[in-house]
Amino acid sequence: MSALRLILGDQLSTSIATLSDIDKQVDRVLMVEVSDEATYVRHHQQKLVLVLSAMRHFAAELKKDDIQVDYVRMDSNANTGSFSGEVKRALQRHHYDQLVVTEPGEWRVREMMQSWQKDFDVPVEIRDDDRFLCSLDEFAQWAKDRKSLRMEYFYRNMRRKTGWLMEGDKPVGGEWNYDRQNRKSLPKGMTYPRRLRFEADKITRDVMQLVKTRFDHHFGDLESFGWATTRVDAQRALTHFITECLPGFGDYQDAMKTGEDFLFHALVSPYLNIGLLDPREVCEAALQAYEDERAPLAAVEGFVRQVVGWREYIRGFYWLQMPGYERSNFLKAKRPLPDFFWTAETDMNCLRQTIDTTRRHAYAHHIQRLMITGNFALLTSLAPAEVEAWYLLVYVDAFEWVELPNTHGMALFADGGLLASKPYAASGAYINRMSDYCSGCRFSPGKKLGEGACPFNYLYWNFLISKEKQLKSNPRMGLAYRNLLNKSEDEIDAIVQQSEQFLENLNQSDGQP
Ligand code: DLZ
Ligand code: SF4
Repeated sequence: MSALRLILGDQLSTSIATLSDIDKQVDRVLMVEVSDEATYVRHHQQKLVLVLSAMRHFAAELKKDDIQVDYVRMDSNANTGSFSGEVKRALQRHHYDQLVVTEPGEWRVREMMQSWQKDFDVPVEIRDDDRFLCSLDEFAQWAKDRKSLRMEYFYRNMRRKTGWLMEGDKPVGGEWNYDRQNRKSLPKGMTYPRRLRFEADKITRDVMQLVKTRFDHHFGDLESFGWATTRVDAQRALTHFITECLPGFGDYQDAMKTGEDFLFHALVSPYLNIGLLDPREVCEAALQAYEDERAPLAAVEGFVRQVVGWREYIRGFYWLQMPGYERSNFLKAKRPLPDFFWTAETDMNCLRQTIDTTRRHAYAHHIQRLMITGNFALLTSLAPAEVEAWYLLVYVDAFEWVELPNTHGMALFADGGLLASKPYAASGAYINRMSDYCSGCRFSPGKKLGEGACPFNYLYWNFLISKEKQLKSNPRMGLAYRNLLNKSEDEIDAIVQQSEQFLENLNQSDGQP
């Protein structure tokens, strides 16, 4: 029995189920660089380089381990540009008795895989992706009969299941969640760790050339590329985070600072999401730092929660809600994406800084994504589908299973509260508290209305006013709506008028760059 074993660009783990029973004598691994995956949304140039370079490095490692690899390069003759086309060609190149794959991270690709059984003459086996700690069945079981699917309860189950940060059946330190300690602003004069970035080797430089030649019109700069493209370097990046950054990660994980693109953030999500790192090893490294008293409990708990709580929860939630999750539009948002999401050319400094970071690194941290671009998209009713395509293509760690719930549910509240209990709407005061952006801005965060007022201020109230029908009955919005009652009619008129003027003047984009 010989098998063709397909490995996708976000399945670069030697422990992947596809390879578990490989027979090196007769089986072959298939890896394909296909233009469809680069262009179904026009991914950031750095994301293309990361995925393709990591694929080439991974194939080289498999070959070193005497595994036969059928590797199709993007520019090879007769490349059909699609997964289906390339699997078909591979099945014609050699005889196989079966095709083995692991379930993908996207509904679109799963549907494609499911069609292969009827399209090809060999049996197709789609295996569960057991690199996650919670299987899809287990998640569905947890979710069954629950009125609301809040992450916190899922997370507690995962803590119990793994035994991480547990003393018997109690959480270490007495609390499950130390988030309240994790919202400090950055003190003056603070120094920041120098982040480990990686030099491009020959393989990466070749891929950069390919991307420059074929995908130069895609969003993003290539010059500052510094991502790890091998497991060994990804492990070095993890160790660097644990030793240099984790101790400061908790306190300052919501803070933003001009010129500090990474602060204390882990920068391991791209590696987790393409398979170079395993979520277990990442958590265990953080837990070890806690054991050794190299990092405080709040930082370690906050980090572990992101990986074993939020990340696993989001993945279970995506598959539970698909297909069709993306179709809801609770707040009836339909404004096209403004041009500055592509150019960063806006006078609103917080947006300019966040989008500029995104362009230079294909990265921004979660508060920039949620409370700057996400908050703006929410308050200005940008069309969910356009915002979602933007997040999916600009971020190096974005694959649909993780991007869609985070954008559609968390940032845009487009699902009406299936994921989040309330919309994450905030005025300029929050951004001013958590960043230094406002001091470099033409607008003033303290000014509510009129010339020079921070647009987030009036847009926040305008959002509450215009979405009253959908949001007023939400218990977590009670305080906000009570505060709205304190505003005079004149003030409300002025808020609506200035917001409408702002929205009319928003430079609209015709889609992608
Ligand atoms: C993101 C991406 C890109 C840009 N290119 C490829 C590719 O050429 N070959 C491949 O196997 N995978 C690629 N990927 C990752 C896929 O888009 C990803 O596996 C699916 O979206 C399923 O999650
Ligand atoms: Fe952003 Fe308003 Fe601050 Fe300017 S003043 S940086 S627009 S929050």
